[in-house]
Amino acid sequence: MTSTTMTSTTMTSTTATGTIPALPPVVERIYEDVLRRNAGEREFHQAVHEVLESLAVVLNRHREYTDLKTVERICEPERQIIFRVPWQDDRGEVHINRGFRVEFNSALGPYKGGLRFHPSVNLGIVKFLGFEQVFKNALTGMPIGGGKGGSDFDPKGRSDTEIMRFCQSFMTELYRHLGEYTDVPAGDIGVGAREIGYLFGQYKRITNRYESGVITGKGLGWGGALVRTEATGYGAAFFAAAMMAAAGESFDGRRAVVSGSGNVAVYGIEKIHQLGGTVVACSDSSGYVVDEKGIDLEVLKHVKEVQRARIDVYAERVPSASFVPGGSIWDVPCDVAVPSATQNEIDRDAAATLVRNGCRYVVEGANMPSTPEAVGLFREAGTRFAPGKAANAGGVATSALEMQQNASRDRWTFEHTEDRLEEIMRDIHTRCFETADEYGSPGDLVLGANVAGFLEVAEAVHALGLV
Ligand code: NDP
Ligand code: 2IT
Repeated sequence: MTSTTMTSTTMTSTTATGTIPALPPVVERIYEDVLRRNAGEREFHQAVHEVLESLAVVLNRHREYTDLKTVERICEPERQIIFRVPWQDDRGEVHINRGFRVEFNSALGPYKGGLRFHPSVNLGIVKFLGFEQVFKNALTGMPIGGGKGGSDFDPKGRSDTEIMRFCQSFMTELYRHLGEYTDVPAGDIGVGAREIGYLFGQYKRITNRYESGVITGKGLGWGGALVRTEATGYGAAFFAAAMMAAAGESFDGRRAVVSGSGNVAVYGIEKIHQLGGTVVACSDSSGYVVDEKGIDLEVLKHVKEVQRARIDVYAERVPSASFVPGGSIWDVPCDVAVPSATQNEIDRDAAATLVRNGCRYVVEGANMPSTPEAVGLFREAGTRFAPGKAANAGGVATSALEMQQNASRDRWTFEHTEDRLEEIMRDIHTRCFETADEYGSPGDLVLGANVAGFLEVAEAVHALGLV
């Protein structure tokens, strides 16, 4: 829970991830309501707190958002679904998992957002992700609302047939809530092309409809779109390049560290290398590898995508690499940090180390990987910082391009789709940058992203009436 105290200079709140400034009065009551109604959901509280902090300046300028309770409406999901997922493992043992889908906001389009399979998944995590998704999707400029789902199922060490049985059981309940005009899931942690295949197959079987637009991240042979696999990582690198260009710099000769070694990390590394940077470290939950020659992507992809092995196998295969078990990847000095694993992976200490080692850019590939204290520290140090809801929006934007291709039964080339992605990421950067300026905080992309996303959703929310 959060408690608020007065220090000698300023009001502060103590949360699960540290001490953060208290909210301005115009949004404080909204936050207190969120805390009261969503007890114990600390990641959701954190995500709402960060947005409310940015919105104070908007509410002071636009009285109607307070009168019409626009922020309160956006903080309350339209629908929250929780269901039992029973399945049997290869030895015949029965397991019971919990499934979630939080349909957060559909003012701009059908609910859109990924599914996460990870043992840490709970309602608070799905709600934080769904809330973030509403603003992120608005920033893409595409007609998509926000939602998120998943399960506390742990796919690690499970056979292909176990994964399939789990996905089939999960979809046997979820299908009734989905539809290409209703709710369109995709992947996230623990859900990639293999899982999307099993989920789509079960949806098709139950509904007797080949409804390609009901899920994105599909395989190329059955309705998928080129560049969707690469999109989040490529998009984050394009966003970083746009930030650097705005400061008269580029990736050329820069050292980068990318945490994680999943979908976002692998393709983030690939694009950073193409743009002239060198990624010297990446990780998984067992530790990190450092490779001063630059991560060898062919080896990394083989280890992670083909063998589905742990990251130490990379160091066994590459002579210039070393494996550090456990520890913090943020100890590795870099110019650009791209956290691409999970929420709250950069805490105050990690942020202080990054700043001390001269890191100048932090670009969030993951959703909310920096704690509020870490973000505060980057702000104080003048480290240029891009929040996930802007920097990692390339994945969902390309999902919307996949939906577009499905709807028109068309297929675009890699080059055309990548050009679209790059343009979308540049536009998001420009929009966040200009909005930050307009609302009195030049260079603050957190404020820019939150305010620009909010304004887009708020306008649609009002136009559609009190629904
Ligand atoms: P993957 O499952 O492909 O990869 C996740 C990576 O992060 C793995 O290396 C994993 O290590 C590591 N990781 C996950 N959880 C933890 C943890 N609790 N502690 C330490 N390491 C962890 O997921 P994605 O790459 O798809 O997602 C990564 C992040 O990007 C997430 O925050 C996700 O929400 C976000 N994102 C994803 C998008 C997408 O299109 N896929 C779009 C936008 C954002 P291990 O295998 O050891 O668990
Ligand atoms: O966090 C995200 O934006 C995703 N996991 C991708 C969502 C999507 O619908 O492509």
